[in-house]
Amino acid sequence: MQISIWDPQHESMPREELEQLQLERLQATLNRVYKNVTCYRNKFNQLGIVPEDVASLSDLSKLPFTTKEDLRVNYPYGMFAVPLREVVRIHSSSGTTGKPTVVGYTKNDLKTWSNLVARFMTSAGVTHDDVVQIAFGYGLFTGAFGLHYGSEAIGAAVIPMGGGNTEKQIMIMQDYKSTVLVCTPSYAITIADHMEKKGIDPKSLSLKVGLFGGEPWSESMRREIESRLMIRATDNYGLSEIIGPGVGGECLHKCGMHISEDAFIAEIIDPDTCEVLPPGSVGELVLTTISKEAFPMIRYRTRDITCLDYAPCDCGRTTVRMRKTMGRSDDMLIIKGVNVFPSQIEEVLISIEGCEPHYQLVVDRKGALDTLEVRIEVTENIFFDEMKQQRAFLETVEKRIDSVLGVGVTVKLVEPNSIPRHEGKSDRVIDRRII
Ligand code: DLL
Repeated sequence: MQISIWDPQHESMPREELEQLQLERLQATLNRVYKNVTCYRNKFNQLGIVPEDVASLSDLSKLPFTTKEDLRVNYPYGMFAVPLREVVRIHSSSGTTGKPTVVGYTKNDLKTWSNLVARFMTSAGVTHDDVVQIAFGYGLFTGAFGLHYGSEAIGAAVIPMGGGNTEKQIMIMQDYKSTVLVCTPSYAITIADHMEKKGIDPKSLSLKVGLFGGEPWSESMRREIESRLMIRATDNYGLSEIIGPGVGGECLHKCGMHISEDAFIAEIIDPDTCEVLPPGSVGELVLTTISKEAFPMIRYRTRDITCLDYAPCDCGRTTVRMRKTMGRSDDMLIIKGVNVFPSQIEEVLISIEGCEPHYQLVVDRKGALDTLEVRIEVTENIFFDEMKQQRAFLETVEKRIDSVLGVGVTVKLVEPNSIPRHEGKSDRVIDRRII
């Protein structure tokens, strides 16, 4: 396995040196936000903290968290640490309700971002010989632009295809000989379905690697994508508030996503008590940016549940690896007292032939009892099956989900492509109990 590293100086830094660099960058960031961002100055003042109080990395835990609510209150530009004239790009989060989160980048931030994306692309095996087809929507969403600039930094040929139009995506893939596919994992399944329907053999394509991110996906979904598209499917993670894609990504060993720790400090906390948990614990990921100018974030609560592995990786990188996310602390549903993560349902669906990993959970309450309806997109032949066959299929799915969750569910089959998607991400949960 040939391994190359985009930025060996930072990605393979001895731990001690890395921590020294993190501390220096953290102190500079704290000074910047204390001086320039009223929200941070007020929060620090309330706790009686000044940036100089942070003398070691363990002092980070003294600092206040930043939440989505802070960004909402300071909408649109209140969290910016530079005047607008220094901002050269604006993006926003892919949320569908309320005001989106607005994030900004200076010229230097764009350079940093491109390099961070180039890192994880290189770690997944992408080189300047590749032809990268970007099937994320170009627009306010960070996915397309992030991967676009990262590919250019590597020197690969970029096809800025944009999202949707699956038929054309496949034609371009065939004609332009794309070797790398960039999209959400659920869109990769849609492409595989379409190819199957049209009788297109994945071997006839030039695709080698898939860079998938933007939403949670399971190991079984990876296996399905790898076998149906005949590619190596890799995971990469990021969020607009922190930078967009480029927070972390898998290397060829696919054993967790390397976080670029010279740019971000990662902590795991208990989402209920907010206490920092020891290495190896499962909890909510909290990220602090330490090299951004326009939009620094201090201890941002991502709501993503994962765990961190500090053991060295065989690829030579020394940076911490985050495990595939196990859901979001705000996505965890409590149904009849049982904790349910959407990812558990996805695992079941993917193991049943005819089910697509596009699903939606509708939680409601009848009297005092919670109910959970699982809407699943199924292939056309199942959707149009005889009533009797459909009933048998439904019962199988209900039983399988029940045995994994320990909660009775009602399954409803819906037509392919009928569950709303935003930026290629499926809308997973509707909780009517809180509406
Ligand atoms: O989704 C940035 C991104 C684009 C990452 C393309 C990777 C590739 P947002 O729209 O702000 O930004 O959504 C961020 O998406 O907090 C996670 O809950 C989820 N997410 C992103 N990547 C992954 C992943 C982009 N690889 C939110 N696995 C995050 C699991 C992911 N969840």
